Amino acid sequence: MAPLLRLKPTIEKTALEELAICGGKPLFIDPLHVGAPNLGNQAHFMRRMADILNRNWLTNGGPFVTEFESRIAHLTGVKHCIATSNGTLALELAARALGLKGEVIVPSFTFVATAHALKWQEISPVFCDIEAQRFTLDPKKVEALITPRTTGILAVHLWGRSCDTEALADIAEKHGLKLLYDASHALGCTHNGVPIGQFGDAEVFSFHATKFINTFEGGAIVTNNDDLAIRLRLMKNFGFTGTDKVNYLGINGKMSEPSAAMGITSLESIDKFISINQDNYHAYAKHSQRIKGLEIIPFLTDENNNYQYITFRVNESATGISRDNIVRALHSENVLARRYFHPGVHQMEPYQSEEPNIVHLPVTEAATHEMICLPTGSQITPN
Ligand code: T4K
Repeated sequence: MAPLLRLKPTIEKTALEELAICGGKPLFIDPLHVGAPNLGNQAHFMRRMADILNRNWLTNGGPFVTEFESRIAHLTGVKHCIATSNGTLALELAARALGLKGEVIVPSFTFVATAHALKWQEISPVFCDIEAQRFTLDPKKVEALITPRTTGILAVHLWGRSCDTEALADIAEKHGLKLLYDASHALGCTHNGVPIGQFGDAEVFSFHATKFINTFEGGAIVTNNDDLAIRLRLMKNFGFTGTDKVNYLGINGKMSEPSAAMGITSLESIDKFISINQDNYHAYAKHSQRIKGLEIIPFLTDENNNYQYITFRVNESATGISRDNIVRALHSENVLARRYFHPGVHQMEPYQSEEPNIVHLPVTEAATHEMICLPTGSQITPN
């Protein structure tokens, strides 16, 4: 295998080089992206594509969408799965169907879509800080942000690690708030042995190309609430209750048949993808141990994890090189590491200028400067 990390002469041998050339064995072949798609069995996918063309049924609740929905519902142990055209729209549909308005409490340490989905629905995201070890919404800080305008909490199971669902459920119940989870990173993960998907009023998944199970573009809302599921199904299909009959304000949020075919094909390989991710995670964990200042963010071994995001905290005073310089050096070697999530949504527009309620978020702000996400998935092997 070709040597992978040929660091520029201007950069001294560092922790980074150590990590890239683990014990003489390169971890990376180039070029490598965070978010490179996992592709399932291509022959199976092509066969499904032929089925779609032969059936002449391309979208609008076809058999592959129905099958994909029931597979996701089964995997997460929920009654209803509503597949959508992407995860952002799924968040918007869920927010509307739950009647969220006014203010909703969200983390800033997330992908921008979490907040944008609210803002696009003319709901003000109120940014709350995260827990330092868990990287998810800090329940101790949520309560202080509740006002008479607050209607809900939108929490994120960041990088597949669950939120403190018990504490958030207590707060939601105490204040009569809806509780929605952005579970875009957490398909196949559990919390106290319970599959993510079963918490709050509803949970939302993303099946974007960069997710370990993908439908090219796609998303889904899962819920055990029958009425909510009915509303969501109407909403994602223009509000049609029958041919030529519209009783509800709706939008086009449908997943297409080719997307569902990709999703089903991905799901056939879910165990393989997780096992590859897990092997990569263990290789990173093992080889980073001896690197001062580079701390891999662990997964709880008594939970199911999908291991799809391999994240490190960089302690610059110990590594001697900043997080941003590590990212630059990796990029120069075609290893496209990411600063997920930088700079924090509250420091992006329109929030920075428009949202009057932003408080200082010290844990979030530290994380946005320290965290680095490294490539994994089926395009990498540790040996
Ligand atoms: N909530 C959370 C917490 C999310 O993380 C996301 C999406 C959402 C909500 C919204 O769900 P969707 O509406 O997207 O279904 C990427 C993804 O576009 C985004 O879906 C994902 N989160 C986010 C974490 O990552 P960017 O801006 O980093 O995308 P981009 O184009 O820079 O691609 C990321 C990496 O993936 C690059 O290194 C290249 C690689 N890549 C990408 C694509 C599309 C490939 O190798 N092949 C590909 O086909 O947001």
